[in-house]
Amino acid sequence: MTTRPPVHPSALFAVDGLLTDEERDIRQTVRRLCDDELRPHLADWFEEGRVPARELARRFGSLGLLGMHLQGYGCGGLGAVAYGLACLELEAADSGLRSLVSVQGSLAMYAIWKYGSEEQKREWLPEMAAGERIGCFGLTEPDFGSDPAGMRTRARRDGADWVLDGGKMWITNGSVADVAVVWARTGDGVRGFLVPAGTPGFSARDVGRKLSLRASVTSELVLDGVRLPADAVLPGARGLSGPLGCLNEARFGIVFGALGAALDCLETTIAYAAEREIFGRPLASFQLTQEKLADSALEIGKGMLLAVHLGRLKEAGALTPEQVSVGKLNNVREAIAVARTCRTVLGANGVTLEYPVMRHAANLESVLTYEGTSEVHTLVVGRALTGVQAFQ
Ligand code: TGC
Ligand code: FAD
Repeated sequence: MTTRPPVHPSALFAVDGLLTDEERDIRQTVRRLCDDELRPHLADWFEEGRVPARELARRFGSLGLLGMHLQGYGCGGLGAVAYGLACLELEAADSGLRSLVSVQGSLAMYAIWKYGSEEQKREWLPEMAAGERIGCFGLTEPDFGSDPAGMRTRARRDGADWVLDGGKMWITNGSVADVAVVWARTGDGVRGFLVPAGTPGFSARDVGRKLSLRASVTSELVLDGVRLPADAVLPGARGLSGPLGCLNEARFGIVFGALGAALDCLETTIAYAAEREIFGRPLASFQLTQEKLADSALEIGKGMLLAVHLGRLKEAGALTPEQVSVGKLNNVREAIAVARTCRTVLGANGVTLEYPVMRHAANLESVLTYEGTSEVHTLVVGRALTGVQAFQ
């Protein structure tokens, strides 16, 4: 049996060569943050089902990770690939951390940045970029997740004011948010509203007993006669294309992020298989184990090439929603397959929080579902290929 120094899975595809020095530096900075400050706590946060969201937001803000791909208003103004790599490193730690950053930067801040008035942008974006204020994004309702067009939350005019009634479900950062971006049906189609925390009639309570994304706040929002001034509406968004336009941004981050979770699983598993002796030999020396490792490395590598390609398209202003669906569908599907395969290599140890693999696998169940389920993205790709929509 000959032995050679092992090659890191990322080196097989030489993806680093496709990145700029600045992108590699950003990735390294986020990786160091995760290793030094976050990884030591993740198993506890997951087990206890809590996360210090406000402290994390401030820390992420201090590194420029919140709204890092947006221009102006205190945001980073960096490229799509740099943003994707930050998502990858955060999700290599835990999907909940990437979710916090995705929802803040790509959903709540992006909605204000893209559709807000100048006053709304100045009021909210600089402090959200700094992590001093947290935002959430309320689209999903208890009965309308994949089909937000059916939403029941309504906003009606009362004089110059707006009055909102309804409820949102499964809202990341809901109970810790200073502002909720709430999408509601009006006489003029779906509109977006900025609802500051503490507005009478508005409340948030956390969803308990989650088995996934436990290191993330997930809440229900209640809107009971919430009265807002005329300038609470986002002037630039009319119709469902408003919220769906925000989803493209967050879905793009997940294209990279999911690969981070998968890579952390694979790195953990390669190290474990090298140490673990079975039938008097290292587990890594068995062909069946090597097949699992090789197949996992192939999917992560192909996913990375796809992610960087989509990132370059985004930077060139040429990325379409269908291409985002291709990336989200493929990379999350493969990431969860990698996590489950890696879990088998760890045997019984794999079902504990001593290793991150099953935590990632459990988290990826949510990632498979949120930001458009795999079925929704399959149907988006199917519609692109055939010209026929099969949603209903
Ligand atoms: P459809 O008739 O296709 O379109 C309605 C209008 O929206 C436009 N549009 C888009 N615009 C921008 N980006 C997209 N991706 C768009 N997709 C559609 C479309 O052009 C049209 O505009 P207009 O001006 O002609 O009216 O809409 P549909 O009702 O048939 O639905 C299509 C479908 C099923 C794909 C859509 O409803 C969908 O994507 N459903 C999934 C919902 C979803 O992903 N929810 C996510 C909630 S947020 C979340 O999960 C956060 S998780 C936390 C984290 O990220 O970490
Ligand atoms: P449903 O829409 O009820 O779907 C159930 C099943 O039916 C799925 O398998 C689905 O793919 C399938 N299905 C749906 N339509 C079709 C079809 N036409 N053909 C075949 N199958 C179909 N939402 C927000 O707005 N903001 C947030 O911050 C947010 N954070 C979240 C955090 C977590 C941890 C989770 C789990 C969810 C979060 N969501 C958030 C909600 C998420 O976006 C929805 O759960 C998701 O869109 C799916 O909706 P649903 O759960 O109602 O499932």
